[in-house]
Amino acid sequence: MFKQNSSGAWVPDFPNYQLGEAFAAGVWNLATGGSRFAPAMRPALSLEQTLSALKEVGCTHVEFHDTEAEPEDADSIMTAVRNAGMLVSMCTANLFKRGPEFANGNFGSPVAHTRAESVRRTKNYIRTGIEVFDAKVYVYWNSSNGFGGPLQVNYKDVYQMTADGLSEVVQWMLAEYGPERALPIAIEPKPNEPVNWGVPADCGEALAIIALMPEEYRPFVGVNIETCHSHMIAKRYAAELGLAAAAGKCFYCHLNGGTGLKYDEDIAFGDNDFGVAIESVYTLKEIGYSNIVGIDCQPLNTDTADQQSASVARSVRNF
Ligand code: GLT
Ligand code: MN
Repeated sequence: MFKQNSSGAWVPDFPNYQLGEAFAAGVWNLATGGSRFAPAMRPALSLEQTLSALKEVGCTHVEFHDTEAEPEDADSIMTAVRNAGMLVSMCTANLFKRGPEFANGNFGSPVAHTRAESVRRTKNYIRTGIEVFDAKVYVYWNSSNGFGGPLQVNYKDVYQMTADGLSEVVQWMLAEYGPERALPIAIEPKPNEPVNWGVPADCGEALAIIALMPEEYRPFVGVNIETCHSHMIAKRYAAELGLAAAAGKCFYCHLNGGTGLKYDEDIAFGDNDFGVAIESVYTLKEIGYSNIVGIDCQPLNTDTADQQSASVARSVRNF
């Protein structure tokens, strides 16, 4: 899904929506709740129920992990998506809840086998994204990539190896599909959680990692900046969008919110700080963002069974 611009450079050929016309949310955004400190609040929904709830609250598109939509089931899942009158915007390999070997990094892990497995799983789901889902973007969320404490990793290697893993994926993707069918890859940075120091931590670090890749692969990788992740590291979300756009790398966005310098609260976009929402939409407009708008929020702890999609609904409405 890339085309050549007038100077011959490969640029993503994203859908051309008006802002407010196309919204996506992850199937994980409707969830039972529950954590180390809270009971599960809601029954799990079937895929069909999830899709129809997302559609009802204004989503045109849906997002999947390879754990919720395994490659082997992708055909039947795609049938359900079509039956619901929806499309797939993004897909992403789950590199965080895969067992102990992924607890200490993925592309940048000090363990060679984990790095190789991360590359393999990523290629595998990009294949599904291209061949089955007709996805518009592939997201690499850093998740466990980074470090937990002092001197756990070689700080030079962790950045370079992350870039190398992405380069290996792009090299394979171009050989397999060519630039015209290649799926744009968007790095979603997060400063901490599940690791104490995530790599890349923010938009600037994600862009730095892209700059560490061989020049021929860089056009195929951009960023997916999420509101709450930016605020967790005291960045201004709209400014992070601006930085991504200045570099020509604002491939996707994940809108949500939080209530301060805390953890990844994933509350509805605009619920806590309507000013942030206004500035974010204004900035998306200003940078000419035309791809699908991703919403990545969770139900509130107290939401009941029939309120599973209420956070996504408010996000769309606030937008
Ligand atoms: C997880 C994370 C999100 C990412 C998702 C993609 S999973 O919910 O908090 O920000 O976008 O892996
Ligand atoms: Mn996200």
